[in-house]
Amino acid sequence: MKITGVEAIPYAIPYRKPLRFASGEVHAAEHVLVRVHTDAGVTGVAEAPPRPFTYGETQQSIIAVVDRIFAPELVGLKLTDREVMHARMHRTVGNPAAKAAIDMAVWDALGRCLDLPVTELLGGFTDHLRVSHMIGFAPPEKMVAEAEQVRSDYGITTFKVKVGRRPYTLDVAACRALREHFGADVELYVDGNRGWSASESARALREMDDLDLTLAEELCPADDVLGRRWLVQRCPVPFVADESATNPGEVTRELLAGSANALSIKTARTGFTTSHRILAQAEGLGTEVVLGNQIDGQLGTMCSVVFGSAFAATARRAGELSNFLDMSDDLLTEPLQIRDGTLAVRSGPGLGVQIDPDKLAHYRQD
Ligand code: MUC
Ligand code: MG
Repeated sequence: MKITGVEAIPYAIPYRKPLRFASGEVHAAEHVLVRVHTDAGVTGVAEAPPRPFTYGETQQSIIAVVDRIFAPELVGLKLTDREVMHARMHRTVGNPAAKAAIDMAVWDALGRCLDLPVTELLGGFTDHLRVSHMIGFAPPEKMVAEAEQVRSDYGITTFKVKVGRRPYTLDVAACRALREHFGADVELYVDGNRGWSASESARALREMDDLDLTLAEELCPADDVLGRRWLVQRCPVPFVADESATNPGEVTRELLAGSANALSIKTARTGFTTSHRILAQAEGLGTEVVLGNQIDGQLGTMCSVVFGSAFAATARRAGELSNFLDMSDDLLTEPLQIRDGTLAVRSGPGLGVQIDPDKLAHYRQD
């Protein structure tokens, strides 16, 4: 079970409609498919979604770091040499999506070699997750219409509303329109992607106090150190660190500094191995977690489902698992299906999914 090669393949699939939020917008899934080949003839796969507005990675930088640094460091290692792999990749700072995709592709290859699903190897807590849908910026009536459509088509009743626009009253109006439309039938929470200042966030939260929001995520920059702590003390619901807590060290700093009191765990940036460590930190500190999404395609979404289903704490809340619905196509032979507001793991070995070679040939850009 030795690694014989690591490939990084760029591909692009247009979105039917773009997702807009305070730190950026996404019009096409310009991702990188990572394949880890082994001498057992088995190949593991995962996707790396570049998010320059969060991590500085681009499609080209992911390909370069995989081809030039990580692949030569990893070829020859056994699939079970996980600590060695991570120690070697750790010598290069940053590049979280590239490292995460390699980690998950290695787990996929390991599961395939052992003929076991990765979700069972990780923890095997349950076989499905409830789905939370992310609603991007649009006029309030369009946001309500999207949520209604998603509820009627897929049975989803948890919505993360993107906020962080100026003036903040735009977002307050959107959240109010959603609550008025749905009444108590849905869960609503907000994600500001650092768009507001601490004082704007506090005013917005005050004006939304009657809307029964369950979480507030990354409303203002973590670099506004004292303002952020001041805000978190006043926030009536758990304050989720996303972009500010992308590795175990940042998690510790954010939580101990009082700059957040809940965590978004994203397999797209911490893979399975480091996500598991962050989950253990969260559990040890008594901190709630949300399974986040980095605007993943179906392969990345399956990675989130595999991880989230493996553990009690990640399976508790609805995971953010529906961004792929906005893509015009995808790479899997059997597309993911959200039914009754849930997504299920697959019973096959590894991640339980296969890449369709014709689709890859059509969308690959190299
Ligand atoms: C989120 O939770 O912030 C937007 C940017 C990104 O990296 O992920 C998304 C969703
Ligand atoms: Mg977020």
